[in-house]
Amino acid sequence: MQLYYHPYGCSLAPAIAAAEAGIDLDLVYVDIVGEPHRLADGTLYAEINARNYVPLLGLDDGTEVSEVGIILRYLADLNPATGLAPAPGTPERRELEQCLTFLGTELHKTYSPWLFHPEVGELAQDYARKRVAARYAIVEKQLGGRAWLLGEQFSVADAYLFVMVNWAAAAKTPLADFPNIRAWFERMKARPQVRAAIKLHSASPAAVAA
Ligand SMILES: N[C@@H](CCC(=O)N[C@@H](CS)C(=O)NCC(=O)O)C(=O)O
Repeated sequence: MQLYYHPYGCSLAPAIAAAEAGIDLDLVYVDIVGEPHRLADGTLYAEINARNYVPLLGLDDGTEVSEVGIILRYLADLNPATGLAPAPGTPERRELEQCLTFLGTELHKTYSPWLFHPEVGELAQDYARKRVAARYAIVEKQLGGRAWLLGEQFSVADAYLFVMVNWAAAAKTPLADFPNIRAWFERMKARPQVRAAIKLHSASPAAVAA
């Protein structure tokens, strides 16, 4: 399986999920900062993925899986024994689905693109930061007395949240008011598979090609 990625991108979430599920991925670097977006060999990314954003998961049968929340569930369901996603049809699965949609629509898409494009202006960025803080307040409560977002069981929702919390310093969205999130972030960084995924996902195009 191939994961189209960028080191600063939300593709880190599937990289973490795959590492936790014991699934090997071939990483394909996409320059999502340059226009038009290209692979390291110069191929136009839009020719591979009409959405023109990462992540994209290329399967061995030639089909593709897109959208972070869907890719995460796909990877988790490949190896259900890991517990990265509760079984379909259970209340726990419903909580995961709710959490993934919340993270995608309320948190991820408030950071990206708004907080990474200063050209949108201070007003828009200040507004986005206020919304991020309001959404973190919800996550803060959810993490109260819990090790992970769903409770005692680590899940792919934690992999997704990690992306945004990892962006917090660069995007200037303070975590000072959110001790549960800060403690959770430290727990995440201590997980060997999270560390391995971060290392793999931060590779430059040259390192990937080597
Ligand atoms: N809805 C998409 C959003 C993905 C997304 O926002 N990707 C960003 C990186 S975090 C990207 O590739 N941006 C480049 C662009 O939009 O041109 C998903 O869930 O996968």
